[in-house]
Amino acid sequence: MKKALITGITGQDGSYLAELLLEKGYEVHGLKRRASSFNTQRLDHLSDGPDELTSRLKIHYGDLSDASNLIRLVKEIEPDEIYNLAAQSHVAVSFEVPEYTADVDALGTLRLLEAIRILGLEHKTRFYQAATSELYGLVQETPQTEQTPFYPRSPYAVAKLYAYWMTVNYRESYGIYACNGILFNHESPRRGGTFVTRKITRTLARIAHGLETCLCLGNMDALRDWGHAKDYVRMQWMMLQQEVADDFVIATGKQISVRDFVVLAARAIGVELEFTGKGVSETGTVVSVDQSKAPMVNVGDVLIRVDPKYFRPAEVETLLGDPSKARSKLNWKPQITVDVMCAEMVASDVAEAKRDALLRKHGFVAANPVE
Ligand code: NDP
Ligand code: GDR
Repeated sequence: MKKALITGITGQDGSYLAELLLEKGYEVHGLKRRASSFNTQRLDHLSDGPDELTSRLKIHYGDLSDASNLIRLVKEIEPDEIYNLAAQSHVAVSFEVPEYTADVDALGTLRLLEAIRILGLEHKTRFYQAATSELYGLVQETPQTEQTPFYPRSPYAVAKLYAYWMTVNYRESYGIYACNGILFNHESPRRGGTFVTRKITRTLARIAHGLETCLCLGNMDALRDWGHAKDYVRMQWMMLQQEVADDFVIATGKQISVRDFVVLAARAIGVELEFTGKGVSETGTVVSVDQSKAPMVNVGDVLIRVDPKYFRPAEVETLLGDPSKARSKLNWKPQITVDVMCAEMVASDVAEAKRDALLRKHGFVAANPVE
């Protein structure tokens, strides 16, 4: 039975990857950091599965900032595969906590690679690094491929650049089977609530059911290549099953703006919007509404505003990936389009909003708003 260690197992990708590897018969070990509140919500459904499956999932306390803990765990588990998904993954937050972001996202990766080397597992343990399209930052060519030069634009991206090159360096220096997946943005109903897509689907669902009144966003012109996390974790696994380790761009090859995503999500909720104004004075006003789907929305309501507090010190304006190498070498193609993904996210957030609205109606406090 193959053994995998997933750092970041409590996150969006970690939870989908754990499901995939359990289905494939792996023994799955996950790294979870200690928190003062529960942080395993994305995994809890797995403990309700058949005993044969749940007994193969083992969670360990640990942290990417703690080298001795990582070495001990890698020694105990001797994994065939390590998926390094843990990170301070929020680009805007990285401007607030640049040193912490570097410690976890850059040095954390080095600590894991060193654990493999120190323990003499160079020819046993395969390593996947969660690299990112943020490496391209101020883009030098469009679409971006594995050959496009990097120009990171945030402390997050600079830390991930270090991790990218360390992964390449340990492959070339010590013969470790180590790969970078250069993943473009990918989302799902399990996406963290402060990333823009989930903030949009969740807030619009809450507006439709009277729990909030307005969605405030930052740069609505930003263009992204959005895929579905389920498609992307499949590719993470595929990358570690090749004969020779290599780096791959994972993307859909299509891009839309944040504003376009708002339009898609609003439509799925039963609302048509019209955008007027520019920059900070841009607003999105309701021009038609299906009140069977959005009972608390009226024509003329202003649902979208821009709040400069969401602008970043340096922005990545446009990202568009070229996944040709993944298609030709690994036969990988994304199966879920952005429209289908958006509809899935909306459906999940509408169900949650309906439940919260019911709780509020009966005098219970509803869940926290998204920042
Ligand atoms: P999430 O933010 O959903 O998950 C991040 C995970 O890292 C969580 O499990 C979190 O734990 C854990 N973590 C954070 N800090 C530490 C630490 N110091 N030690 C141990 N664990 C830690 O991210 P995603 O699942 O979306 O992304 C997975 C990886 O892929 C990340 O590295 C991200 O940077 C990268 N990536 C993501 C893309 C995307 O669009 N989703 C695109 C390209 C790259 P906790 O639950 O306790 O917070
Ligand atoms: P990103 O994702 O920075 O691309 O990083 P995010 O969803 O945070 O932002 C995408 C774009 O939307 C703009 N934006 C807003 N963003 C947020 N979070 N909140 C807002 O209110 C808002 N308004 C507009 C942003 O400025 C940006 O241009 C994600 C993360 O998952 C990283 O870990 C990963 O490496 C990259 O994707 C690829």
